[in-house]
Amino acid sequence: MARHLITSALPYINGIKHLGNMVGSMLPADVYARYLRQRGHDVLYICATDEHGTPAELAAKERGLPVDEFCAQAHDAQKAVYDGFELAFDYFGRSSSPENREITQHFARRLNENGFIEERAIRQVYSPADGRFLPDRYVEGTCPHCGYDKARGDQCENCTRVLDPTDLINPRSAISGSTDLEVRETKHLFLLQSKLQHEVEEWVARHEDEWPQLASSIARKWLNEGLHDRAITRDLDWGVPVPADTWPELAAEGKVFYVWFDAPIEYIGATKEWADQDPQDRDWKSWWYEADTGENPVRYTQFMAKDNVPFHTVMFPATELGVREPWKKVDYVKAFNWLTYYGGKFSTSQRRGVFTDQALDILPADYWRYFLIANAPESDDSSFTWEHFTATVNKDLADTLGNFVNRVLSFSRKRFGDEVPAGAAAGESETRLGEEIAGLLAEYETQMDALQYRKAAAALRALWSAGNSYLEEKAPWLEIKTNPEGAALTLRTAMNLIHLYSVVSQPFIPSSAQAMRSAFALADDTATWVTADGARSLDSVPAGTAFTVPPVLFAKITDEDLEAYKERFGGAPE
Ligand code: B3M
Ligand code: ZN
Repeated sequence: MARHLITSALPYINGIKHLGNMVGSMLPADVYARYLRQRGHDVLYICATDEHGTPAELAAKERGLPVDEFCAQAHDAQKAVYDGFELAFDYFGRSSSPENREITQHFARRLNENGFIEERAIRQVYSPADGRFLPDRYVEGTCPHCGYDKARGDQCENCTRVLDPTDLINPRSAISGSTDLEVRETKHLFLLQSKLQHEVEEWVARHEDEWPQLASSIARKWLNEGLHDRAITRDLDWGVPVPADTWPELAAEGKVFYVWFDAPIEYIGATKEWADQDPQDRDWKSWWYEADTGENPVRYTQFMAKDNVPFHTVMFPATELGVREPWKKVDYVKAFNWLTYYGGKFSTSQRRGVFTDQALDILPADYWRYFLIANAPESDDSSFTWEHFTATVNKDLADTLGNFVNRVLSFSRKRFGDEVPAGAAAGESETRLGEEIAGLLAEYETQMDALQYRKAAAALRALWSAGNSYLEEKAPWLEIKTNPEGAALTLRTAMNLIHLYSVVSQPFIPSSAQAMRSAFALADDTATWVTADGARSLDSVPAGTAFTVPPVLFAKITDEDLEAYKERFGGAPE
């Protein structure tokens, strides 16, 4: 049994996320966490809402709410959607928690003691039209590297380079559009990342061979450009305050830490939130502090979309290294490309594409979970279209899996009553089937262990298809006329496949898997993983086990549904 720490990028608080956000972070993390738990590992899956920063302030203002109230409501609203998607977090926290404040301030003090923080007077963009200093991401303009004309002052979305607002060509306020910007002087804390460049490089070099190319290439690119010292404080009312014991003057001015400074620390903060709820039984520190030493070291896997990679592979490790305490650093970075909507961008601000709450209004979570993971944007961007979604759901879920389950159980009940029939002893076909299933299961495990979601989905699909082929081969509806014992064997074997599917499909489609498993009145209703021998012998559901026929697992999406979805959400862009 190994210890697995899993985190997915913290969804920003300012709105319900779209399917692209879901498939690039939380959903694959949940699938992996579920898989590892079923295999008997000690898993801690932590996520949280990322609540600080200007967008939260602005969203609160728009709703006429104090920012803390807005965040509390928005957190609950997001959490409800994630519950609907059956994301089985061990804890879903909030970066505005006292725990995160405490640890963030601790990190800052330690960095300061170690000579990695410096107070500097800087000249910052001030917008008289807006009456405020503009945080980096509220200055927009043309990227000096690639020419993209909607680059933000913190990062260019197009070429992923990290920017300073003053790098931008033709800068303007993203709030008002005003180009009447002036630069005023104010004091801020700087994280001296340049001093840590060497150490981060060494650390990346030790890990990058194992990382997927998407993650290592982005980390390399950023390191090659050189780590720059970064301002880690902001003039905002909402955030982790600069600790007054260390920086009385800045604290008095009301400076808070930059959201990207405290957000990754919230991975730790949320773990402490989790432990603080039940301090007797939950030990947060062993997951994070000296987690690499001892007998059973923690393996830490992070999930995120590619725009978050620089912060996780370079900036947060630099922070952790500079603290000079044994905080756990990431072992494996699973990064994703973009999910597009008909080849165009999903956009939260323009509400283009399908949002997670809308998705659940239309169809149950399992339909989305399966489609998204089977088409995860791993090696390239992938495109969501209603046509593709419909075809996938109808073929894989309704025809291949759902129909198999229903056909087998209904037919057996009709001919043999509501207990699993005994029938003949397993023969050659069953031996061949067992070998095939064991082989496909091994392939599925290999891909899941390697976090290759599309390939894992293909292996899962192949497992489902093998059942259909077996059923076609044996044709129990014909067999029953001449050889009822043989037909009973076929159905018993098929029911054992259903049980196996209910276990191995659980990471992808947890409720349907549960419904499949609950069809059988077994003493052990848990989804403990199948062994290779179990896959070969297909005998976990013995003859005589009572069963029921569950309602249709997956309804087909009709042509009318398809048209209605396209109408409601828009189809291919003009
Ligand atoms: N909240 C993702 C984003 O808003 C950001 C991730 C933080 S992970 C520490 O783009
Ligand atoms: Zn650019």
